[in-house]
Amino acid sequence: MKITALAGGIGGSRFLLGARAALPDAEITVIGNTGDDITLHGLRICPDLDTVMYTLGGGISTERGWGRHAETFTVADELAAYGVGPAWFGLGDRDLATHLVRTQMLAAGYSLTDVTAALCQRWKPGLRLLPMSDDRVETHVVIETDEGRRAVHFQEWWLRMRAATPAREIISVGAEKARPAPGVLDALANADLVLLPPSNPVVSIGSILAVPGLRDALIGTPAPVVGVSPIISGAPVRGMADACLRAISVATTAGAVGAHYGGRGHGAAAGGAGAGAGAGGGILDGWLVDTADTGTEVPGVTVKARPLLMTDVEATVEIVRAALELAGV
Ligand code: FO1
Repeated sequence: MKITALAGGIGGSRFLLGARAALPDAEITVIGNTGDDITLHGLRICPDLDTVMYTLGGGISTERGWGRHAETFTVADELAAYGVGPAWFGLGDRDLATHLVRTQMLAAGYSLTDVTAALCQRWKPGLRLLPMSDDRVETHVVIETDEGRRAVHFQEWWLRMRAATPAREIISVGAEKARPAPGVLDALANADLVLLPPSNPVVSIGSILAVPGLRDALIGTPAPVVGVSPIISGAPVRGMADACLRAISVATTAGAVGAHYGGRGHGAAAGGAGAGAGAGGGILDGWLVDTADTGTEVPGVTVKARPLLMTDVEATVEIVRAALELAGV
C-alpha cells in the first residue's frame, strides 16, 4: 500500500511513528513543510524536515520534541558570550552538524530534495521524506507594533513572541513562485491513501498547500484523503495553532478546521474514487475528531469520533487504523 502524508513538525512526526508501526509493509512518503525554514549564522535550518527525520530515525529529543537526543548547547553559549543572537532559537551542538552538512550541500548546488535524501541515508527514517518544494518558501507573520505593521520570521513570532502578539497576516513568502519538489505530485496522484496528520493546519499543512499545484493534487487524487483533527475540545493538543487559526479567522474547533480544509464532495470517504473530483472544492473525504467532539459535522466530509490523544505509539497506531477504516482501505 502506498501512503502519502503531509506533515509539519512534532505532531506530524508522532503520527508518522504510529503510521509506520501500523503499516510496516506500506510505502510511506511524507511531504514535509519547509515554511518554518530559517537561515541563522549563515546556516539553512529546516525544523520540520529535521523533526520528522530525527523522530523517525531515533535521534530526536523526546522531552523537547525537536532537536537532538543527548544534546549540548556549547556553541550556542559561546555565541551568546559574543552577544551574537538570536538566543531565542536553541541551536544544539549535534543539531548544528545537520545544518552544516545541509548548507554545504546546498552551496555545492544540490537541491533540498537531494540534501534531505542524503541526511536520511544516515537516519533511515523508514519512509521517504520529501520537502514540499526545493524553492525557498518562508512563513512570515505580519504584526502590529507601535511603529506600525511589520513582518517577522515565523520562528521569531513562534519562539521569541510565543505567538502572543496577534498575527494580522501569515504569509508564505515565495510560495507563488515555488514548484512542488520532484516526486511530490506523483506521491499524491499515485497514493492508495493520503493522510493529513494532526499538524498545525495553518503554518504546516497550510504552508504545504500554498505551493501551487499541491491543493489541486489533493483535490484530484483518486486516493481517499483523511485528516486527523489537531484541535480537541476547542484547543490545540500542543503548540499554538489557535494563534495561527485566529490570524485566518478560523475558529479553534475540530469542525471549523475540518470545514477550513473542506470536503472534496465525494461524500462517503470509502474509496473517494475521484468521482466529481473537486466537486466540493475542498481536500477532505474523511475527518477524525476526538470523542470530546462527537457530533461534529463537516459538509461533504465523513466525520468519525474516536480518542485522538497520541499518548504513545500504540495509541497512535489505533488512530491510524481508524483513519484506514474511515478511508475504506
Ligand atoms: N522550538 C522551541 O520551542 N524552542 C527552540 O529553541 C527551538 C529550536 C529549534 C532548533 C532546531 C529545530 O529543528 C527546531 C527547533 N524548535 C524549537 C522547534 C521549531 O521551532 C518548531 O518545531 C517548528 O518550527 C514549529 O512547529
